[in-house]
Amino acid sequence: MNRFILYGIILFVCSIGSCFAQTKAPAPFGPVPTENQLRWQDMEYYAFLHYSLNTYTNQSWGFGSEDVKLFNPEKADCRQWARICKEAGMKGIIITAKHHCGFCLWPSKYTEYSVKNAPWKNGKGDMIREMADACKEYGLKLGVYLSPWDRNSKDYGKPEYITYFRNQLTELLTNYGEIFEVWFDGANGGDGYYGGANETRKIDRTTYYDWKNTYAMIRKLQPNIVIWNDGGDRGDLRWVGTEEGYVGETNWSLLNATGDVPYNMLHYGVENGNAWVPAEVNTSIRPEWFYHPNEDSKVKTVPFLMETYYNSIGRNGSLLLNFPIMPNGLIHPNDEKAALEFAKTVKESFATNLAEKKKADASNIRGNAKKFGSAMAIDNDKDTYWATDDSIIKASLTIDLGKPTLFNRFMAQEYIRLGQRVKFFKVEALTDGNWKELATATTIGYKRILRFPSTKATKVRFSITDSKSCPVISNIGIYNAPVLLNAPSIARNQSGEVTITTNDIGPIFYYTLDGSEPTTKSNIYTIPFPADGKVEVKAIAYDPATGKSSQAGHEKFDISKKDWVLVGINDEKASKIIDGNTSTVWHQRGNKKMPIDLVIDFGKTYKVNGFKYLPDQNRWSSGMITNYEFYVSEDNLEWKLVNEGEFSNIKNNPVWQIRNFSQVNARYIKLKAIKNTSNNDVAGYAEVDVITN
Ligand code: FUL
Repeated sequence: MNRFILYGIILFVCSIGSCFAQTKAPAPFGPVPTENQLRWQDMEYYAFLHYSLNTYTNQSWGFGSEDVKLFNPEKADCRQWARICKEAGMKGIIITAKHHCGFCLWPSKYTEYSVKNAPWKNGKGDMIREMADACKEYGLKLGVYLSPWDRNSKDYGKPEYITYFRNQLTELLTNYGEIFEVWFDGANGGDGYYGGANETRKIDRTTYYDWKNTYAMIRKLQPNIVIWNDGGDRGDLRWVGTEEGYVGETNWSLLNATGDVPYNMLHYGVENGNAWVPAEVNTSIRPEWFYHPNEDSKVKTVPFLMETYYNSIGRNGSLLLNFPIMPNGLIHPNDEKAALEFAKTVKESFATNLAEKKKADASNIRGNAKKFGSAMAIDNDKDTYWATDDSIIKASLTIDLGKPTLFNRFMAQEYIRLGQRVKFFKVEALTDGNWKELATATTIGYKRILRFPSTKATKVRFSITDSKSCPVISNIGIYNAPVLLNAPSIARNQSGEVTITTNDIGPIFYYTLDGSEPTTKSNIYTIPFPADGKVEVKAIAYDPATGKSSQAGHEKFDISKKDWVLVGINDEKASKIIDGNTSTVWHQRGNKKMPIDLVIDFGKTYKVNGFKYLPDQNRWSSGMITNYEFYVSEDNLEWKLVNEGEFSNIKNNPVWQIRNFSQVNARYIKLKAIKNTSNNDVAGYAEVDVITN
């Protein structure tokens, strides 16, 4: 036989062979998720519920000495909580079974500091039982937050506390059915009641809990669970380094299995990490985690919540959105309304996948096998995927929309069972015969959603420009989401001039000054206007092109600051503290020690019953005050201490700190900074204000 024919036959057989050989699925690349992590990731969106004794003391953290007699919700209704979460599109609920104060929402055998000694249901109640039953009724998964830090326990900080901690963990993981996630908060150690010792206790949260054996116990009791742990041992999930509702645009579901995890690793993951530790974005529907009456008007708007959605679920994370439970035991109507409108907007935004089952051409298909073809990325089946040959790490897929189509969102998902691969990609649109770049981005992971101005195009090209291994894309979506107008921001400067602004381009603002809801018949905003003294401003943004309005922005301004003077400070930049601009900040330094005093002279005497402190919004700034004393005076000589304590959790959640006290006469106020988050001698202030109503 002619040797060339022989070569041809050999080549043909090899090509067939290689074809069949290539049609094997790609091998997993790098760390991959466990089945538990995959089940958790598929949930995408679930609720946090914060409820404890400090619900009744208007604190962020309880000290551990709060009286259990405070716990007597007359309308506690776990079914209301579960109904709202279900209707909001959430897949589960994680409840603070025990927060830092140590009060247990279940009748734990191991402490008296629980519902069994509370007036609620005459001590016969079990809130975790009721939560578990309600979750079952509404088809929601149940998770538990068990604070490793216990400011009530006399044994916290001693070896015997670990037995107590594990006993409570066993109660929660044994008696209430399947638990999908256990949450070990990273705030751990500090001052507390500790059985009456009233002292400061510190522990090493990486070693004190013997996490290796604690995890083994957890997984034995709950084989399907995922463990969230901030600062302890590596859990199954990681914090994202902020509570403000976003993870990094680049977000690898990978960490190093050992060693420190600084902010940038929490926030962006580690591209070549050797452990699969995906990101959970936790944030509250209000500024704070627990219920505070003054936040009823501060519930996050739908546009803000949509930003959170894109910055969490849209960036390869999950979204754990918190509802604070009110003292009466219910979720506030404002929170319910916001959550349901948020769910409706998400549903509208992704109702129609314009790419589904359209014609799609790929630059490379693994083994030219249909089962790895481009159609597998738009078949709405997350278990099929488009894959390229092993040698191909750059590839593109062009979707033919059939006719000029309007869209403003692009979504992609990797088949993460085989690992996370894509490092860079871009999205282009074919309009009027030309390819126009719409967006570029880095990681994809479980899910990435890109936003861009509404575009009309006949084709969309998704190009992976770099990846760690051959790309494996399970799903692509193209959507035309409704354009949302952000609620306007309302600010007032020291001279009493109000400005109304927004990040959107072009809307018209309408506002009211009497607390009524603004309409297009209200005052139209053209330039900053004077509105000094106590006034309530509400404003909407209106888009004449669509006839749509935003939700109302809302600010209640207190007494005029026009005559306020910062006493004893000769730095003119200090006026940033009272300029009404939350993004300006001024720092005061002690001479190598605390406390540091800030004294303000109102110029005349007012009846004051509270104060507000907004820390430097830069999370890395030193000078965020944690412990403080607050004084008033009528003559700057004789001072009266009217409030003191801690701005708990201020580092992770640097929102307005609001404290109320009995009404007193004051011409002067003094905020004494006792301690800050950096344990140095700096006090930083974005704004300081008083409450007189
Ligand atoms: C933080 C806590 O200190 C807050 O109170 C809240 O529970 C938040 C979810 O975690 O570390």
